[in-house]
Amino acid sequence: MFWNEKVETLPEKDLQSLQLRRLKKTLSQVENVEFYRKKLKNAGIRPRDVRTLDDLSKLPFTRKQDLRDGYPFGFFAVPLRKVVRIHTTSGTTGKPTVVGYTKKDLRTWADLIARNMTMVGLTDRDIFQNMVNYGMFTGGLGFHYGAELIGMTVIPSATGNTRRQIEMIRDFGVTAIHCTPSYALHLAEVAEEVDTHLDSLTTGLFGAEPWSEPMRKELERKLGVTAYDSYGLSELYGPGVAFECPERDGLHIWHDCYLVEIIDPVTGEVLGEGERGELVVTPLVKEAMPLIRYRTGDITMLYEDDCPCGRAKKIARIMGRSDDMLVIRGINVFPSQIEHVLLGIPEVGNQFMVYVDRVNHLDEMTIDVEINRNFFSGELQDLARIQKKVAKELRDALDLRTTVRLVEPGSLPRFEGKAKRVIDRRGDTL
Ligand code: DLL
Repeated sequence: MFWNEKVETLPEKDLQSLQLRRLKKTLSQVENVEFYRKKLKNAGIRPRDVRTLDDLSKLPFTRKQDLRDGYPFGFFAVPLRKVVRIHTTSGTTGKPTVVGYTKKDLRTWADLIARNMTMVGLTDRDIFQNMVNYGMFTGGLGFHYGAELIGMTVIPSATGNTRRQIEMIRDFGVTAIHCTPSYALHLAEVAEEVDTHLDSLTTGLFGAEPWSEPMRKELERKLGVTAYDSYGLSELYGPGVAFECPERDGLHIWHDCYLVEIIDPVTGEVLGEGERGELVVTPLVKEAMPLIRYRTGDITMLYEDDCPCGRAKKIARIMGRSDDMLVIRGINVFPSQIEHVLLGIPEVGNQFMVYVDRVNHLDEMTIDVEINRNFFSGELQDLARIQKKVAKELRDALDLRTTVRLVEPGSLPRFEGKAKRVIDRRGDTL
């Protein structure tokens, strides 16, 4: 199913000429931003020097820190009276990153969301419960207006009060839900606790944080949905940048709106298809806040193969952020790898917390995971067996020795939005 079949399946040649036209326009827009005027001048590049798409690699990168330095409105390329909405992303430290939208930006964004939702088969007959934060986070209003554009019946339930969320799903006959995968897991748990079957559900749209293939299976089994991965970031409007099609093998990124590169995060060198690295995006249709070669920090790769659905090249599921990657005794570990291992072990639950410490100058990783009572005899011996099993499977997968602590079911924190599963305490002991 297509929202805009012509654009979604543009032949490569037409797509490239559209991209080049839009890139040139973007370059003329960024002339209104002092940061870019200076940056391009220092690099000795005049916008008219960009004649082909290959010239993109000559342009300088934009980093999240640059946007922070421009706080609040330093990256707006239009007068403030043309900006009709502002969102922010909460940084872990300091000021948030501010993003702005013109009326046209909001229309384009809703249109992209409509493409994604239509791609997975949702129509004006669906009832959609949007269980994410409706404030400064882009996930709430972003999905809301896309779903309304399609004509879906939208329930802006936002976050919190999980029992009430479950009641609404049941009473209103909700067919599609949107939330973070970690919240979906919590929803499933509470539905089990209150013994409610969410029979009307068919579709789950999950994103805003990394999640794994075993997590998809778990959510599909527990909620009775087909689960789709949804990727985006506030700097590129928000959700809607890339989304899975019914193949559910990689995400279609909308190449008419986003020019995609994958780079080596350390050297900045552009990598080829099939090579894993950091996603760098030049948005092509943003009006209020155009960006050049924005370093997302997200680790993925471009697929080499075409998709049977007829849409353009996909990116792989996001593995994690380059800045979420833990380096433990020289070995790179992403929290999503830990999730992957734990979900394959029935004796433990699917919530976990990772603690990293430095003990006698050595990195030590401790993983707390809940025991699953259905697979636990209650004997002390059995506890030791499970602990050994988890540690072994983690060692095989990560090539790393870890300490595993088994904790009571329900004792680890649950999350309404993005999960925070890693506490790195190495800085405290240095
Ligand atoms: O998380 C936008 C969004 C809302 C996407 C709802 C999907 C659904 P930010 O808060 O700016 O925006 O966070 C963006 O979240 O750079 C990734 O690191 C991470 N992220 C987003 N989607 C995924 C995903 C929204 N599907 C940051 N898989 C991004 C893995 C994701 N990571």
